[in-house]
Amino acid sequence: MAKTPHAARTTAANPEIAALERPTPAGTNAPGFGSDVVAETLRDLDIPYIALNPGASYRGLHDSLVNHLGNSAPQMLLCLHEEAAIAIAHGYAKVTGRAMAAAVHSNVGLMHGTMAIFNAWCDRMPVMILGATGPVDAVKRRPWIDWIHTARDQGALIRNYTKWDDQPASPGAAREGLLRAWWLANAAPQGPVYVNLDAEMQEAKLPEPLPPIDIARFIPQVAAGPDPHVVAQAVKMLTAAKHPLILAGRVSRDLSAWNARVTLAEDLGARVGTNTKVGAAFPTDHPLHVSPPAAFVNDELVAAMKAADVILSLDWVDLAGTLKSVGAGTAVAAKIIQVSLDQNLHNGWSMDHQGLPPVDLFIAADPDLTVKALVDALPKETAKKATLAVVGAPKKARKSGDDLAVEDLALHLREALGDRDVTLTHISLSWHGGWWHFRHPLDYIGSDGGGGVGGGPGISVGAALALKGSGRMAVGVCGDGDFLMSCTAMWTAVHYRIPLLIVVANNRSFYNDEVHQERMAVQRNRPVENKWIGQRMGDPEIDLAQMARAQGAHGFGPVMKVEELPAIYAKAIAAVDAGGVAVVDVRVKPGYGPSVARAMTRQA
Ligand SMILES: Cc1ncc(C[n+]2csc(CCOP(=O)(O)OP(=O)(O)O)c2C)c(N)n1
Ligand SMILES: [Mg+2]
Repeated sequence: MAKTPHAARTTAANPEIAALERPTPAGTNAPGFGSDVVAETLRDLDIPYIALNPGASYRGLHDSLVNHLGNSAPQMLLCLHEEAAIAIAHGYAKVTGRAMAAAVHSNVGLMHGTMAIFNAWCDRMPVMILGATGPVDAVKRRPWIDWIHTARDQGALIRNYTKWDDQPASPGAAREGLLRAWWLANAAPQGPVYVNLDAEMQEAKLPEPLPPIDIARFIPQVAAGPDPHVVAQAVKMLTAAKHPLILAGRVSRDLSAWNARVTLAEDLGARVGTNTKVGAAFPTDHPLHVSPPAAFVNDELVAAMKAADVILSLDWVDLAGTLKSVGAGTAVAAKIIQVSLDQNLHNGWSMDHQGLPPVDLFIAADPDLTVKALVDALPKETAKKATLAVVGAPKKARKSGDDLAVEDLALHLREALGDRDVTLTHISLSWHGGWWHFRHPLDYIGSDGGGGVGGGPGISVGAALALKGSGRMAVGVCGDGDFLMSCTAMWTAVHYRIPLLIVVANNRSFYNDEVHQERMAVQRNRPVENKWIGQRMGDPEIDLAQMARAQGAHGFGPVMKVEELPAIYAKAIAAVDAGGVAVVDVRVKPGYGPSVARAMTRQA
């Protein structure tokens, strides 16, 4: 990392995006204002993009980004809603493992962004959020508007679901605050951070240039590898086990870490469970993989946990709840090894830390580094090989039918995409893991994290941004409720030439909650047929393809019959291959598979 002022960069913006929205050059341009220091620090941190919705509270920074830095490194990505701006940064981090920036207007903009921040927090994804406040010095406030857009402790709005926040009072403090924020966001366990920039600090003239610093010394690598003694204990337990089970949870998108996980499982002869809350962690068609990944614990995983004598959890989301799923009053007999750093983030407000799991050996370290250490420490002569049968290919799509289901949507989509590399950037609640195999860490990047509906479109755009030019097609499958809550993220993708395919599983309902109303009605012996009221989006049905077209995307559908899918998918994929954004409205019949419905309404 260079000394300030910054010269070299390593994370270049995509060249096609970099050519867009070029400002008229502002001429010779020494840093002259507080916000110039902020902008330069973002550049020094090698942040390629800043997704934003504008606001007067950060007009100083906005000017610095455009006229001091020339809207490059970082480059602005205009978003139509703050929730989308944060979600885009979240999706970008899910692919790259690194934070980009998002900027939101004083209090009201931040308020719009809160759900997306919560999603990123629960997903343990880094996002560098910049906000602003009207002048902290009341004498400097413009009448009315600066007063309503100034709050005493804006960070309090999101402090319970960010790793750190700051409100620096000078350019020097802002530089330090940004460095600390960046460092904390990207250090494991990762998470969103917030730096609130006082409007007066931004707009004030710099009395003198800040002394240059060597940035790299302020954002040091944090070693998060395991203690060799604990690794040795784990190796002892795992090699002695007859039926070891690995629960592969929050791990990185790194291919060598993926390969090490496969080696570990094969050497131990361990079964491996994965889930769709987080990104792909193990090849789902590997003979050792337990069952199609699901968001909720399924029967096969329960059986594998019952059969296991040692369970190695690689930062599995909700280990306690998962272990409890074997049945009320039944304890899992297996010894538990938990590998996690997540405890460092737990606070008293958010219960997203889940229940406290019973643990026999705790490894407070990064799961990827721990797997590599375990592989290295395994006695090679005891290496076992997988003996189970290879899991078959997902079933073939049926050719016709008027009762189009999410399964038809998924199987035809996979067939239409053929052998190309695809990243599933989002899946609908109705998704079944058996429809689609994951064979690479980027085949699937996990869910929204916080269960905040409306995250899917923005996360997909951010992931597609990170994948642009990689040869992988970004494909997001969203529920109609999810899509409708934040479909204006499509405009940002179109505008910045970010290729993306969105397929909407359109059951014209917030159907998840129909399942819950059905449950209530059955429990109370009341009419189940009323479950759709307050849930269904009909009369009029919403034309999603038209909503896509209105934003410059290619809109397809509504697709009403199974036999229409191949031709429409082919057109949509061709549009994305040509660099466009395509949205396919697939009208699916309402309904979830029985195991999903059962798991969703499962009692404690
Ligand atoms: C912001 C937010 N609002 C409400 C909910 C409650 N909720 C959970 S799932 C769901 C329905 C989502 O609808 P859709 O995306 O169409 O998926 P479907 O259930 O129809 O498969 C709702 C409203 C939520 N999780 N998040
Ligand atoms: Mg729906």
